[in-house]
Amino acid sequence: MDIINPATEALITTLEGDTAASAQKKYEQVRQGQPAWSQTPITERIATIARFSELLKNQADELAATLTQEMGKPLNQAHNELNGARGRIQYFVENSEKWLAEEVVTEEEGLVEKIAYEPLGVIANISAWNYPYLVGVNVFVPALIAGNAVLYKPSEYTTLTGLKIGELLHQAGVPENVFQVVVGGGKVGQALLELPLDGYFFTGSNRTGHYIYETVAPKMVPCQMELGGKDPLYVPNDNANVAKTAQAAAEGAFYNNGQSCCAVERVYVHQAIYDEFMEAFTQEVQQFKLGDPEEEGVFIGPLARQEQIAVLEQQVQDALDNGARLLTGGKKADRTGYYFEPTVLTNVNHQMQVMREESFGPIIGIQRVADDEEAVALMQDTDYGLTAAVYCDTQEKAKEILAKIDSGTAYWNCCDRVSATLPWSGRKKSGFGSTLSYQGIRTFTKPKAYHLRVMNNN
Ligand code: TXE
Repeated sequence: MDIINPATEALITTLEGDTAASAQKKYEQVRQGQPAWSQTPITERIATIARFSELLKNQADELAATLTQEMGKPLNQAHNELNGARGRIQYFVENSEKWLAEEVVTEEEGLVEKIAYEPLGVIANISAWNYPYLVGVNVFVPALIAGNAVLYKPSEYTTLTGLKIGELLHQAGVPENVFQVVVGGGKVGQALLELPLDGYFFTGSNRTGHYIYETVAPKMVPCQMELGGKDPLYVPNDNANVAKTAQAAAEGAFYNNGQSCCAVERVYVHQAIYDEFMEAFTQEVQQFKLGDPEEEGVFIGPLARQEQIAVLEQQVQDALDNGARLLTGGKKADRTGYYFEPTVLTNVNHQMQVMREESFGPIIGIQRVADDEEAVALMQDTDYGLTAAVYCDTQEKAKEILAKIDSGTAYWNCCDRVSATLPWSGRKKSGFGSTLSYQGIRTFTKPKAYHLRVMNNN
């Protein structure tokens, strides 16, 4: 496998990927190690994960540099991601014992009823490249703490980061026969679908997620999908901070080059404040610095995948062909690397791809709406259901609007954020199942219901 730096298009290194045969070997290894791991006291498993988090901190500079070199996110955003991952790990370290402890639900004369949370066994974690630490930690940390063994397949676009994660988990004390990194792309991922695993946890595109779900269905094992999004943000005519809102919306749309499943992908603004918003938003976007992601102050690095440039060019062209107006950007940047200029389109509508299909890049369409009803109808007009945001002064108005939106996450005066204490879940084409929060701890277990009755000897 060639590992390419998307900012320079230079070869970083070449390494051997796994094959179906080597994946099978790794499977046998972790199948063999899982029982003993599930027998270790949970406090030990948690302590191991805490040591892993310490190692992430001690090696943050090297890990951030590797992440930036292989997928192009600005260095400070790579550091932010590592810090975010440590915050999430801390949540699991502090809360897993409580949510995985046996639960006595009935204790009567001669009868006890209780629930035990047992690990699933050996699970596959097939992961994505946009936040490899964050989306990985969502799965393999609670899975390991619950006593599972994990076959972890990082995206082929962040292989080096995936290997580092494996190395540090082993250094922290996770046995080699409990966690194994499976290196490669779709073909190797496909090999995992053929193995007799006890669960599949996927983060990636709807297309691949759909394929995986139908392929593993005959196994009748737990399967969770964290897929894409087309997340809307609405600004009603109840907002005394339009400029601040525009800044927050621009950050939500362009952070990580828009390569975030919960990035703001559509913006609707009430007609009364539309011009003021557009002015502030475009100004904000035009001051984003595009450049070398290792350089201080750069906000827009290269896209991780060269193929995405054509997708974005197509969305811009389709929008312009249908009457949209280009306010800034609109094309591949004229420099080495997979760079696309931060792009703002207005006069857009739902006949355009840019308002319907995931962009996963530095491009946004902003649509003027007459009133809240029109905004709700447009926000709901989507195949996705990941997040939705409303920026306004009165919480009641926000909650009234958000209650009508079919999404797993709702934001009032914030966006593009994931919290360890809340379930992270998608609906419709955004997938199903929850990670994070107490739900995301029990996701990697199966309940055993104990009915314990004293045999009365009279
Ligand atoms: O996805 P792919 P990408 C989504 C985001 C975007 C996509 C980008 O919306 O659409 O992910 O990630 C492996 N059998 N999210 O392009 O191609 C592949 O090797 C088994 C949403 O990487 O779907 C990689 O490891 N595995 C998310 C993984 O699947 C296969 C956050 C994903 O690859 C396979 C991040 C196959 N046949 C990205 N083909 C969220 N909601 O949190 C590919 N893979």
